[in-house]
Amino acid sequence: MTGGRVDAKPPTRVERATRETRVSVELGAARGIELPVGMFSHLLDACATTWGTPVRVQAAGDTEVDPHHLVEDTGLVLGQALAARWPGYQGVARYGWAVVPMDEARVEVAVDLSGRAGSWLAQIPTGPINGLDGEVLEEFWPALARGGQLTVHVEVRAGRNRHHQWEAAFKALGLALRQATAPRAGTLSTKGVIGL
Ligand SMILES: [Mn+2]
Repeated sequence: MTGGRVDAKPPTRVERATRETRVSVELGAARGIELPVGMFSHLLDACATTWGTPVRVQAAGDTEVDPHHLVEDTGLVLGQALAARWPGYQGVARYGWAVVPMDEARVEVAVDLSGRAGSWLAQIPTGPINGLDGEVLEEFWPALARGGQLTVHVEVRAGRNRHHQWEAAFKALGLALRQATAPRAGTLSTKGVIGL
């Protein structure tokens, strides 16, 4: 995917600080992932690449305990940034989906900017990649859904290599968000409003 998506909106920045983590996500300005978990940085960068919207993530926290808090809170704040940049998810396509292959792996992600939090994951790998457990990466998705009040499905359909599988998932998320956040006149809803 070449180039970032340019729109007229000013950058959207959301910050969150707790005793466990400090996370800042900015959409629509510069691109860069700065956090101390190499594989997770790599995955977020893969997502930003296919999304096209400039994504900047700066995050730090108690990774000496477990990267769990950092991964979860980054998902949460990324979701909050989505909801802040497209309030009420009005004027966007709302739905997005992608199936991404990466060598032997193939992963499907579907997103609905629904105003309701929900995440469903199927066949995801739970084993470690360079010390980062899949069960930690699993926490990213419900947190994203909660922060963004959105629905996300992830299904790993094929593959053996966990690096390939997770990277395909994050690339598919980027492509799905690229579609879902594309401008559209009005609100795509049978009831006329997105939310509960
Ligand atoms: Mn890779």
